[in-house]
Amino acid sequence: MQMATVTKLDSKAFGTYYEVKNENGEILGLHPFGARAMSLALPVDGTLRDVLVGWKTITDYKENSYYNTTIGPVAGRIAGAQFELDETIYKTEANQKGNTLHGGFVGFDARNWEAQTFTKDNEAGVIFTLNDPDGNHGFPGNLAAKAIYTLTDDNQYSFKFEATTDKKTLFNPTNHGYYNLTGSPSESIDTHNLQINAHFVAKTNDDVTTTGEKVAVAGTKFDFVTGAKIGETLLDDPFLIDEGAQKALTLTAPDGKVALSLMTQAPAVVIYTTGTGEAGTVMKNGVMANHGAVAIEPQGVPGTEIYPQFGSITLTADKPYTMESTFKLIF
Ligand code: G6D
Repeated sequence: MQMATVTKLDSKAFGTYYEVKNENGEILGLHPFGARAMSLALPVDGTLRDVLVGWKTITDYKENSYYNTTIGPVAGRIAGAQFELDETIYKTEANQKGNTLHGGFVGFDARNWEAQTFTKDNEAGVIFTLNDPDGNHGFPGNLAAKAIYTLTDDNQYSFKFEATTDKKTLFNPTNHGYYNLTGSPSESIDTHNLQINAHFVAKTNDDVTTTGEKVAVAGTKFDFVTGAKIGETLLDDPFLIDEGAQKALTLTAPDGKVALSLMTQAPAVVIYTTGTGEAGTVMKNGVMANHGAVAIEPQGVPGTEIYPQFGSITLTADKPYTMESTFKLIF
C-alpha cells in the first residue's frame, strides 16, 4: 500500500518547497533553488530530530548556497579555472583563489530547477531538472541534468544524478549535505562516530586542489577504517572508497540513537567539517558551534580531469551519466 507521500507547500520563509513523508514519520524537505534538501527529520524518542544543518529562510540559502544543495556541473575545484578536452582549452570562472569551486560563481547550487513530484512503489520524491546551455560559465555542451531526490518507506534517502550532453564536457555533481545527528549544530560533531571504507585519500595542495597522488590513511588523521570519533579533526578531503565496498561510510550520533549509512556509485566521498569560519552563524536548529557540522559529498575525485588515475568525469554525447547515492537511515 502506498504510504510515502510528497506535498507541494508554500511558506513566507521558503516560498514553494516540497515535503516527502514516509510511513515511519520521516520527513525530507526539498527546495527547487539549488535542487537542495532542506531538512531530514527522523522520529527519535517521540520527537522529530532534523539531522540536516540548514538555514532559516531561502534568502539565507541565496546568500550562502552550498548547504545541502546539488553541486555542479563540477564539484570541488578545477585547478587554474581551466581544463582541456580534445586539445581545446576551456576557461571557467575563478571564484576561489584562481580555481573554479563548485561550478563557479553561479553553479547548480544557485540555479532555480524545475520540479516534478512523483510517488511509486512505496517511495516518493521530486525530480528536479535543469538545462545548462553550451558555454554557460565556460562549460561546453548543452547539458540536460536531473537530480532525483527520494525517500522510501524502508527509510532510505537517496539522490540520483542523470545528465546528457550534445558535446563532450565535464560533469561531476554531488549533494553537499551538512549533517549533525544530534539535531542541533550547537553541539559539535567531535563525538560523532565515523566509519569510512577508504584505505586511501587523495592528497591535496594548500588550496585544496588535488595533486594526483593517493595517500594511505593508516596512522594518519584520515584513518576511519575501523570507526572513530571525529574529535577535533578538521577535514576537507576526498576519501577514495575501497573497491567493492558495499557501504562507503556510516556516521553515528553520540547518543547512538541515529545513524546514516551511505552506499554510493561514486568512487569517492569528500568529507568537509565546518570550523571557526561557520561558527556563530544562526542556523534553523541553533547557533553553529565550532565544528558544528560535517558535509558528506559522494562524487568523482576533484581533479580527475587532470589525473586519469582517478577515473573520468568526461561526459560525452553518446553516453548518458547516472550516479546514485543512498543513505540508509537508522534510528
Ligand atoms: C570550503 O574547501 C571547502 C569546500 O570543500 C567546501 O565545499 C566549501 O567550503 C563549503 O571552500
